[in-house]
Order: sequence, then structure tokens, then C-alpha cells
Amino acid sequence: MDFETLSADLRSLQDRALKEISAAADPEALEQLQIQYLGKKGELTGVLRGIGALPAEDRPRVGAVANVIGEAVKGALASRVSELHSVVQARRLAAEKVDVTMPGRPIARGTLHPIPETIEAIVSVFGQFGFVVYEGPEVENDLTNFQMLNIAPDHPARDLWDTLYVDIPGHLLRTHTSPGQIRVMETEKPPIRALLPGRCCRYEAVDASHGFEFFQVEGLMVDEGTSLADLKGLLDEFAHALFGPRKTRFRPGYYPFTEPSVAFDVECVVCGGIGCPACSKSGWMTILGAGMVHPVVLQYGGIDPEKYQGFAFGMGVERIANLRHSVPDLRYYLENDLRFLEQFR
Ligand code: 2U9
Repeated sequence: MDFETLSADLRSLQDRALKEISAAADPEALEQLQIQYLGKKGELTGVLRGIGALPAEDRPRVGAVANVIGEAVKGALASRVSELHSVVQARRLAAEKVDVTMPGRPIARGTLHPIPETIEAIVSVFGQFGFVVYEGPEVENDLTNFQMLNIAPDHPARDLWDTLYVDIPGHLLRTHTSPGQIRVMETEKPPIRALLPGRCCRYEAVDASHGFEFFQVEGLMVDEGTSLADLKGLLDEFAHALFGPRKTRFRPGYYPFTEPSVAFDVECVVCGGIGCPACSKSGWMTILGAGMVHPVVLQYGGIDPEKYQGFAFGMGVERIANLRHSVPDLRYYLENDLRFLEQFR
């Protein structure tokens, strides 16, 4: 082997290596080429081993050529590595490309539960007439829940079956939000326009129209010259806002804390007054109870019944919600079944 032949071999090896390196399509192919040319048993290494067979004066020249070629191959490998890196990256970026003009996935939004939703609707109507929301405690004392509302200790509504007592003597779970109105009378001076929404409890067997817990909204207005006509006008506005333009009527009723007491009826929201199963063929539906606050109750609340009169009304929120949304059974309100709740979107 002479210098000319060897350097010609080296040059053709370089040409071949450079061509193959620039044609390598992925990092794995490049690694193979690195082994093939520069590895321990590689082609260039093989040539360099042959240097020993050359005459001594040729060895440095061939070594120099071999080094240049070795560097060229290394350089080509390195630059192809970085080229391929950007190719790989470009491919990944293309695969992960995000189209920012695509419409977003819809977000499943929650809704208010039909009970608070109905409370909000009720509060917003009376709010337009200047009524302000107050809250009383859910655990009440006997005095405020019953006696100050003119419910004597031997009154049938005091029966054990109707009230859930707690372990604190003289205390119970409020059976209506009316004690909250007593508290309002104790702390506020007339004119008073108060709304009391909240949870109430009664000792009852649960069925489609009775629960041991239910929600009430009660209202109380106390001022000079407040009359039953004011009450009727206000309740008409309320009924029209919630159920549309319908006839309304007062019927005589009885509550210990109001005198006179009335039931407030709206033309049946199902049949419009013709008579149907929903209104027991009467054409009317009772949506709330009301009356003029009993003078004794005003007095208990620290208000002079000679100077001031008051009216009060109370409604069961479940009943109003049933009528608004045609819900047949109030147990649905407590079960939190999404198939029920999602219908109020
Ligand atoms: C005070 C004075 C009077 C509140 C009233 C009603 C009539 C009434 C029922 C409706 C259905 C309760 O949820 S229900 O079972 N309530 O009919 N509530 S008058 O009267 C008051 C309240 C507080 C100091």
C-alpha cells in the first residue's frame, strides 16, 4: 500500500461517509454511521491501522489526511445531529399544533337549586316594594317560636307531633320563620318591611307533599295606617309577577298570630280557572296565608298597637317552586339527583 492509494481510499471513504450522513433520516441512523466510520471497528479506524504498513516518511502525511477526514466526518455527524434535532422538533410541533381559532369546549355550568332560585324570585318581587331580607336562628326558643306569636302552651300546634325539640331545655328547631319577625320587631322601629326566608322543621311523616324540613318566606310590614287593602294590593303584584295576570282572592283563614287571617288564592295556574285535578276542580289554588298582625303579637314585639298596624304573610317555598316548575313530589328537592337538578338550567 502506498501513500497515493491510501489517500485516494480515504477521500472516497470521506465522500461516501458525508453522503450517507447527509442522507440519514433520523438520530438512530446517524448513530449507526458514527459506529460504521469512527467506531473501534470502524472504516476510518481500519484505514488508520494500515498506516503502520507504510514507509516511515509517508506516515505523517497520511496521518494528517486521515485526521482532517476524521474531523470532517465528525463535523458532518454533529451538524446532521443538530439538523435532525430541528426536524424532530418541527415534526413534534406540527403534531401538537393548536388551532386557536377553534371554538372552545363548552363548560358544564352549575345552576341554582330550584329552592334558592325560587327564594330569589320571591325576594326580588318584594324587594321592589322596599322589603329587606332578615334571617333568624334555626334553633329557636319556645318563647319566640310560640308564645310571642300568641300560640298558647295548650294550643294544638304545640303538639309534640309537630315540633322537633333539641337537647337544650326550652329550645326547638323553628317550625316557621315567624320568630325571626319577632326579633325584627324587637330591634327595628316602624316603618318595618321585612322578609324572612329560611329552613323550618316539623315532626311529620314524609310523603310527596310533606317533609320534616321545608323552606318558608314570610313577610312583615308594620307602619301607621297599614291595612288589609295594602296587603291585598301587594300580594296581587306578587302573584302577577310569579304566575302572570290571573284573578286572585282572599278567603277567611285562621292563624293565632294574625286577626283577621286569610288564605290568598290565585286562579289555577294549570287550568286557568276552569277546574282540573291540580286545583281539585275548584279553579283556585292557595299560594300563601296572611293577615293583619294580632295586636297582642305587636305588643310582644315592643310595638304600640294603638299607633301601628301590621300585616304579615307566609308561604311554603316548595309549594311555589312546585307550581312554577310542575314538580310533583317535594322529596326531589332533597335528593340532589342530577337528572332532576339539570332540568333547571
Ligand atoms: C309575626 C306576625 C305574623 C306570618 C304568617 C302565614 C300567615 C301562613 C303558612 C303558609 C304555608 C306557613 O309554609 S306554610 O305552611 N303561613 O299562612 N304566616 S301569616 O304571620 C306572622 C309572622 C310573624 C310577628
